[in-house]
Amino acid sequence: MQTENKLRALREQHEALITRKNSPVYCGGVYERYEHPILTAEHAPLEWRYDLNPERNPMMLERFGIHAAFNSGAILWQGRYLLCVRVEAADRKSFFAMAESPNGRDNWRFWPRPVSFPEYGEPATNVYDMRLTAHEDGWIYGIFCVERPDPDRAPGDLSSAVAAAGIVRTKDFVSWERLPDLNSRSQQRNVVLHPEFVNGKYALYTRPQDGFIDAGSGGGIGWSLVDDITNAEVKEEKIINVRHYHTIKEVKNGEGPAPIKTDRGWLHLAHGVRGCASGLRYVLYLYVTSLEDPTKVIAEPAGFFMAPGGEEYIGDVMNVLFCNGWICESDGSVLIYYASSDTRMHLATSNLERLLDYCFNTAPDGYTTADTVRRLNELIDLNTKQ
Ligand code: BGC
Ligand code: BMA
Repeated sequence: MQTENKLRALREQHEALITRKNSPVYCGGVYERYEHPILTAEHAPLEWRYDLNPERNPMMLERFGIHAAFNSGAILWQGRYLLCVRVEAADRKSFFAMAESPNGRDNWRFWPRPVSFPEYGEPATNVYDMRLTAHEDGWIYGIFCVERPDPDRAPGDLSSAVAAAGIVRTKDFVSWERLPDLNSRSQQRNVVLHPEFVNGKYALYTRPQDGFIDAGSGGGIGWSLVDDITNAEVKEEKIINVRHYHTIKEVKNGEGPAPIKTDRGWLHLAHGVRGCASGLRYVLYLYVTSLEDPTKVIAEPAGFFMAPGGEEYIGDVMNVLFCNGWICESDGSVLIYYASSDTRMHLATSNLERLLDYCFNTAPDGYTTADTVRRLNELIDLNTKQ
């Protein structure tokens, strides 16, 4: 009886969490943040965490720990709002799981089973951060980070790893075809497929790096044209969005989700990283590239678009906002699915009109305090010389 009461209470709490009302909150005009996270570890189905049989589990204890639900790819597919969530188990391994909402905003529910697809080469120790792209070739691609131990690590070094870009494709999010990992001279963690062919080729946003953590001489977000996606190789890499001293992306940056095509250019969301006494600080920024030449940045506001706030600062890896999924609806509404501190998923909403206005009417970084003060005075002048 007691076991059954526990089980009933668990089911009620779980359902209450999933169906909790969530509303947008004003945040200065460019976007709204939803009040509550949209997906957390506690959203994971009870079937993933408990043996629900009262005889086998009379105390109704958790049998499998789910630690976090974050960094999700996103897509609006045949009218369905889907996230491909990075779920992390208590053992620090992450895997992908699809979650669905009837309106892209609330009532997110995981599909009954996690995503599975074949390994490529040496089995991965960990996989994470999938970017979904509906490509004009008719497939939906997922590019994600595959992490394996560094074969050249020193004896006793249990941390050195190698990051590569894994590639899968699907037409239904249930069966996935695994393609060979991206062949690249450098390690790659943030690779994103551009949705259209460019000069008849597949185009990838890349992020060359010197080591597993260090972007080093890898100067920023790269661009590479690939002849054959079923055997993808980075032959040439052009850096299109550079890092810069004393900016929000001094240490690293990386493309977020695939860019959105607008009549004023390709709208991009990326993350920028700087180092500070408390570790790496991850924030989100926007930039726009030209429709005629997608390697040319035509707008990039100074500083961050979104940074952690309130409870977002706190989590498994503190002071991190990361986004690898967004959805543009047919009326131009943009749903930004971002994660905080490698722990939980949130939603911010905006629209193309506001995001483009922000991109084209916020001055770029001038790289010095004097220039920041000059820009501030320009705005004050506008307001005082009415
Ligand atoms: C973690 C990632 C992290 C990366 C670099 C990996 O082991 O799983 O979340 O981005 O290390 O710090
Ligand atoms: C990485 C990313 C994310 C993560 C972030 C902060 O480099 O790829 O997986 O959110 O670090 O830990």
